[in-house]
Amino acid sequence: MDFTLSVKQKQIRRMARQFAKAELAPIAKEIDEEGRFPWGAVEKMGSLNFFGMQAPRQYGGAETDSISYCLVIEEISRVCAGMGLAIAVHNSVVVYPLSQFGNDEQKAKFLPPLTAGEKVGAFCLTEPNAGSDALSIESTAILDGNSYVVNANKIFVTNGGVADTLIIFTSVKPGDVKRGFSAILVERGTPGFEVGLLENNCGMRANPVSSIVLTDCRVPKANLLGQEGDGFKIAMGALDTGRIGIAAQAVGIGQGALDVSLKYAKERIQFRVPLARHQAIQMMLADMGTMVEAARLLTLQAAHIKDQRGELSCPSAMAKLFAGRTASKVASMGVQIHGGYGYSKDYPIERYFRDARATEIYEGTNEIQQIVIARELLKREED
Ligand code: COS
Repeated sequence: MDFTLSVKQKQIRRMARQFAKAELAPIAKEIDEEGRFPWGAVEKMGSLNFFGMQAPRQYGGAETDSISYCLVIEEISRVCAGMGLAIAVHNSVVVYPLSQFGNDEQKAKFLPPLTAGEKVGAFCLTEPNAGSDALSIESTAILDGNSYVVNANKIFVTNGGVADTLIIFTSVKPGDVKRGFSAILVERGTPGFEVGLLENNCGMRANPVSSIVLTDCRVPKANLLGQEGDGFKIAMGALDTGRIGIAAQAVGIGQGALDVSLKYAKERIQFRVPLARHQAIQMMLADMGTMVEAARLLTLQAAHIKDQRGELSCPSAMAKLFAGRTASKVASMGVQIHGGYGYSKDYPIERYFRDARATEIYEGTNEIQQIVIARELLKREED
């Protein structure tokens, strides 16, 4: 086993680290407080190709490997998780399924502005009555001539408030949702398309997570991704990849929480010495560092398996489950190290604490990851 990063992977990580330090660190607190999507920084991320990291070169992508992809998501999330989320979702569950399942016309039309970061992507699966139980969606797409008439109420849509190209999961057979489950590309501005309320989330506040409402929205038949009935497999395949991105994001949040806790422990004097001299604090820091490193290894292993085209569901679920729990635990320990100041909005650990929690919920809750993992383990036992 070789755990060494290649020269290119290290270069990409350095570039992402420098970008995050220079462009995101100065605004991370402010955009969280204001709930603002930072278009200036987004534009710069576009010019660094962060919006098309794994997409084919032919469509403006960088065709990086999945390890490099994770390193970038980690470095961005280490400083600003809301932006880590924006690019993880855009790359993993929009650009990736479009690259995999789109036909040549769809790829030529939709990919170049997405990979350039000129347009932002969103993945719309969740509905009020279909969260973990994704097959319970109620939205419909009825074929009428050369268009689908789509009616949908999608909620918790990451990037929803700013997205231009959205993959909407809906059913073309309202009486048989499973067989009719389909993925349709919808463009912002199509008559009947409406951005609903922004979610008032506790974390990731720089990301405009919103509902998306489609009312008798006429979408060209040519926007169907794959075939009618392929939608569930497209969604699940996208989430298998997406969960690696969320795991990388959680590693970044955990690392960021550790960074600020180390700094604080060296600065804060109690009992006449810096906190870092107290063994109780050292033990917490040691556990935090070990957990983050273990989460990173699981995440990079899942990324490696993806590049080897191995079976991805179980490794990506394990990485997301472990990394999400790690981010929450490490951020919580960081709050503890900061004491009363950790509970204050004046210190960044409070933001890490709020942001971390989401990684245990979106793109499949911990319990969904456990279902995916247990199914695989039990299958192996039967073999
Ligand atoms: N890749 C490709 N196909 C998959 C798949 C995957 N990872 N997982 C399941 N499928 C296929 C199955 O093979 C099955 O196909 P057939 O009907 O042809 O056999 C079909 O999809 C249905 O699968 P299954 O019976 O396992 O469906 P369940 O309803 O039991 O759901 C879970 C499975 C729970 C894993 C799924 O609903 C899930 O991941 N839910 C969470 C959704 C989620 O993450 N929501 C967050 C949205 S993004 S913020």
